[in-house]
Amino acid sequence: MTKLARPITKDEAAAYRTNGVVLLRGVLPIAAVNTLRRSIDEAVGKIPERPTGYDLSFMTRAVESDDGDKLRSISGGQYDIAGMMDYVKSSGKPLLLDQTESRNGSFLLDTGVSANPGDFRNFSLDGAPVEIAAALLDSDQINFFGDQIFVKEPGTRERTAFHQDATYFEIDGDKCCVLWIPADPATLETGTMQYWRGSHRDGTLYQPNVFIAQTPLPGACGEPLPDIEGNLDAYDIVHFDVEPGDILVHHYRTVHGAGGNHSRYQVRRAASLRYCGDDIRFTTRPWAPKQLHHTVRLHDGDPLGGPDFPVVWRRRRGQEAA
Ligand SMILES: O=C(O)CCC(=O)C(=O)O
Repeated sequence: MTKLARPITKDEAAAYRTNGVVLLRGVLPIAAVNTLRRSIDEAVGKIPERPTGYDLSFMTRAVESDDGDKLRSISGGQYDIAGMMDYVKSSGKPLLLDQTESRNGSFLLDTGVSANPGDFRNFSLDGAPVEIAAALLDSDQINFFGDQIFVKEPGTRERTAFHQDATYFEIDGDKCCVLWIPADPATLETGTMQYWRGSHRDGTLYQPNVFIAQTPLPGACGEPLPDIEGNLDAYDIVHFDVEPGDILVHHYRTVHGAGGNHSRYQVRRAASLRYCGDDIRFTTRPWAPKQLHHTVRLHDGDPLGGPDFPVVWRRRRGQEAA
């Protein structure tokens, strides 16, 4: 039985392939959105105790007040935050902070939430998102690749720097999509996603950055990403106002970013779920963020599989993609 509110159309699949991003309106039943919202809230409550959980606004405030102790206090997890912030400073690139009326909101994120049993895992491995990946990736099987949650509270100054997911992920190939699933309405005012349309097509791999500045991750390979924030009109940037029930899907090479949340009251909560099709192979990228929840190390060229990248869908005989 399908978990989608409606089927994915051939036009939507074609738009994903051509533009590298597609808005799927009203595909998620509202009950699923409500469960997702509760899961995100629960995950946010656990951020302080998680080595992968970050309040990026706490970091930027500590940088602004030059408070090394605060930065060192959050440096024991997935990243050496104090070292990374020194490195950002030495790069000469500014933190990407919007002018917002209030500056009290936080940009919160966590990674690998679905590694734990519960509603979020069930949704990621067995919910409507799996059917969407199957409809768009034209593969005989789909592997789950990973997840993050992203929350921008009202009055969040931190932008999400334009970046390309591909070089944060230890994989190669073409068939990887990222579902950005809002649990709240999102507009430019509250920090909806913005995409450089078609940027997936020529295969360029760009250096990943530190997410709140254009500074590339230390040791990262790839082309330097141009200054998109400073020249928005020079790129084909599209954004979508979304409602709960909508899902944005982008190709993992599509460059994307977001503004801060300028609203006084409206939080912007989203889950980002990643799925891979059958041409994807593991490839080592030493600069990629550590995936602390992974249990097995694959080798270059291995197909995905095992407990960290479970198979979540297999094509049945005669079943077509969208
Ligand atoms: O929600 C955000 O600000 C960032 C999301 C993102 O970069 C992603 O889902 O790949």
